[in-house]
Amino acid sequence: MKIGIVCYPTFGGSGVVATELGLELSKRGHEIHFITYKQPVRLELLNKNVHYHEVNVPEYPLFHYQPYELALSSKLVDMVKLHKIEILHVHYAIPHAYAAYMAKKMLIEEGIYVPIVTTLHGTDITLVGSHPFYKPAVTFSINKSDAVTAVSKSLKDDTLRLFDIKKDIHVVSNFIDLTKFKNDYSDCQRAMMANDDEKIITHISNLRAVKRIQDVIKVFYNIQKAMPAKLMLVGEGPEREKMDCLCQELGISDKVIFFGKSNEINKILCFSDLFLLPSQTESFGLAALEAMASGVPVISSNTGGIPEVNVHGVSGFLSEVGDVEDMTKNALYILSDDSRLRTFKNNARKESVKFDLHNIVPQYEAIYQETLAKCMLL
Ligand code: GMT
Repeated sequence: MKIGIVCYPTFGGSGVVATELGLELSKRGHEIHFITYKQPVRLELLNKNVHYHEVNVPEYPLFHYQPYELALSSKLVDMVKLHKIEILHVHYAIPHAYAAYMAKKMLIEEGIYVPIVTTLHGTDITLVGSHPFYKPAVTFSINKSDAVTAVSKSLKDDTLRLFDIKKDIHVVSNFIDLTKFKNDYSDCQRAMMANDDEKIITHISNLRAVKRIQDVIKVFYNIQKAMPAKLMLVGEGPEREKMDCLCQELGISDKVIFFGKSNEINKILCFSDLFLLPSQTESFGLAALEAMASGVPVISSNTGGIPEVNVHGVSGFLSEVGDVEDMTKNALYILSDDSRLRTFKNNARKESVKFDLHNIVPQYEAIYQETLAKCMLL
């Protein structure tokens, strides 16, 4: 199949999923065209089956807001025609599903029918999409997609609750390439980060308020009072400065390492003992899955799709959002006994296996095939 993938190219779960999906589909013989405003961060290799087409938005001083959707839909039209793309898979409803719908309509005028598969990732639904200023357009573009997927059962339920959706929503989970998280600690540079007796606690995100980084720091503060420990904070985002201040206030700045954005997440996870994800809301929690695949148990909130990934008492523990005391208790339970920690690490890795890309990517392929077959009948 010739598949056009539209995504956000930045360090965010939806962009990562879209990129890894495209790369795996290309290995399975499909021709993939990434169409976005910047080369996606995890798209390192372009090959004969992987193409990247940049969307440029010419700056025009008269415009207060530059019209990205317009440029994207025009680019989609051109690329579909030029490369004979058969299906468009858009990640994130805003504004991708909307722009794809416009492209589809323009192409119909020229006798070309290109179906659209829309994948909902979370914040496009729960945080931004349901805002009254966006809701009608988001509802419309979901309903006008030829197929819709959501990354968890919880996100599907949220979407049906928040919007008037007439379409079936397929649940297709986030996935992981387990070979990239080999659980092989031989090249792990742990000694560069912490002493042998220190436990390593990690959090990875785009440091937005929704991630509740203050809870990460408070849980870590409690852990390091009970045992030697270091905190690795990976990612950049709006909460970064505030969190720096909180660490100073609590007198733990020397125990917290801010990594910034990193492409070497698997290397950082390989020396981690525990992963913290206390989010306010989280449609799936790809970061938790990546941690588990590296054999790192997860202490998380029990919100959204996280319970579909992190199994309470097996791969880690779930607590109510904001319950720092419970998260601390659970973290200390895992960390305070080496053999228990080993068991949780093994369990985390085992639980991640069901999200192996070989189990999930064929589900997208089946949706493409089914969607194309339906369109033939139109
Ligand atoms: O929250 C993030 O880290 C970024 C965000 C995004 O929009 O890219 O991630 C969302 O999509 C990921 C991939 O499907 C999910 O694993 C994340 O849980 C989801 N984030 C939220 O729901 C807050």
